[in-house]
Amino acid sequence: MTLKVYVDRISQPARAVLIFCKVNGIEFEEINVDLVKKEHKLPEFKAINPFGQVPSIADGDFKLFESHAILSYLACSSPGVADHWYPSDLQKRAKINSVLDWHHSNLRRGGVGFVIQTILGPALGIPTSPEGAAETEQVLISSLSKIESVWLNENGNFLLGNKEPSIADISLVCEITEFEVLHENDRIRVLAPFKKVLKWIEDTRIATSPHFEEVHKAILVSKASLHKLPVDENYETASSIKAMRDMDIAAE
Ligand SMILES: N[C@@H](CCC(=O)N[C@@H](CS)C(=O)NCC(=O)O)C(=O)O
Repeated sequence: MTLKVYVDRISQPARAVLIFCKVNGIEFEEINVDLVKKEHKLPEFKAINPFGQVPSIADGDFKLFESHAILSYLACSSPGVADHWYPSDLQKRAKINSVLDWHHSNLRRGGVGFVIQTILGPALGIPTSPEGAAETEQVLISSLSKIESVWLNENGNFLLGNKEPSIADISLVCEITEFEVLHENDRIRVLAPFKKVLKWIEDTRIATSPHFEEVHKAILVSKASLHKLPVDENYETASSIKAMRDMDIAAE
């Protein structure tokens, strides 16, 4: 029975799961759960995930939610997934789990909060405040600084000094690419100081190309809609995060 992957491509963890499946040639059926239309609140979706969130999967009768659990399950259960994505060596695997656990209470907390406080909240009528924006920005900047100084503080292009990407790289990078939707001044202020982070995002894009760009078209569509701009669906040319990296290379 084909693996069913329930996603909305506007969701960071959903994009991470999709990119992982596509890069690894995992056979699956993508089922769109439109968050804007509130399809995640429907009883038929809650039968898959009682918390009503994407991503979720159904592998036959087996249902699973939480992107990190999904990524590690698929890395172990799908034939042909290269070891570097989720190493069988228990200590290497434990290190990847430690990045993933850290992510949810640091980078994701700051990132989601900041996006809501600055752009999404006002667009969706969610209450925001200058204090909320300042607090989430502080969590976000502190998280980016930890990625730069701790998780990327070794030789190797990827987290933990790895020479090839793991599920943690995809998960964390997909969180940061959400900042594409921010106001330009906010995006530059929070991201530009972190040169290693910008390079690592680009290295992860290249390592997972062309699936990374294809799945990220959705973020460019969201950005166009939030900022009332024309849609440019080409991540390679329209991504301002990539443009920041390119400017850094030119300045080096
Ligand atoms: N910790 C979860 C987070 C999932 C999550 O927050 N999904 C969001 C989209 S990014 C969602 O479905 N939100 C709808 C809602 O919570 O009502 C994971 O990693 O999968």
